[in-house]
Amino acid sequence: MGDDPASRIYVNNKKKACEYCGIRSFEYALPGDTTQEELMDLIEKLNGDDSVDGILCQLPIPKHLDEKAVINAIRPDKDVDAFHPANVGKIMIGDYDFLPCTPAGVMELIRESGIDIAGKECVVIGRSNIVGKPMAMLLLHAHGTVTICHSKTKDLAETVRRADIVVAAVGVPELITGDMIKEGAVVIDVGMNRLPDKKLVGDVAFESAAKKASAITPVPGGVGPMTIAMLMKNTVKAALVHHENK
Ligand code: L34
Repeated sequence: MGDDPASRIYVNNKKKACEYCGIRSFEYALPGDTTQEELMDLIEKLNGDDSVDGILCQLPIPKHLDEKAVINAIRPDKDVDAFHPANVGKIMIGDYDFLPCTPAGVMELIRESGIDIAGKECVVIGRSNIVGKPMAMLLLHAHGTVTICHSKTKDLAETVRRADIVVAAVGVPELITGDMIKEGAVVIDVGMNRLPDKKLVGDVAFESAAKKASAITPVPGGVGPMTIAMLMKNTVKAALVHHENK
């Protein structure tokens, strides 16, 4: 929706991944002045289209549109973002079909790196519905001891210093510095901040944090590509479920 330059890059990356995986993708680049009704009509059309297994409305959308209504309108079994309340509720219980792509990608990185979460102090910085909250829930399901920090947290540095696993998802450039990282901690940077000079930096000051961490993700080339990989996984899963039910 509209012409958010960051969304343009992310959507292009998603389309490329679809092509690579053999998933057909259809882009609807709607202008910034699209009405709520036009957007809802499109979602209804895609909901009813048997050739479509997954629907994703890239966020953010223009301010005059109702984001919640959009998320609610996408059929839960085509909701490859796992943002619909029905899917969010299932994740809370631990009996889910889809996981939200970014937190799922973070879990996959941790697992693939052979890092055990059980009993570890996990600190998530950020409490968004899209990343922070589901991230904390997935770490909890993996038996981590989880703390969620946010803008009202009293002593962020002290809390982060306790963490064996740090997940930064606040959208503040380089907020988490090396002095806040415990020796040997695992540091995952979900931040995607574009500085005025166009440079892309995460929520973690990489250089200083890397000196303390036993494992750390870069930005770019860390969580971003994993988000896209998990979107592919969710889409294949949706297709399999639809195929079985035909
Ligand atoms: N509906 N909206 C919906 N679903 C999502 O899962 C997202 N997200 C976030 C923004 N809005 C969304 C994404 O797709 C963030 N996000 C995303 C996806 C891909 C990349 C980054 C964020 C990505 O490809 N990152 C590259 C660098 C891209 C660049 O150069 O800017 C990387 O290497 O990190």
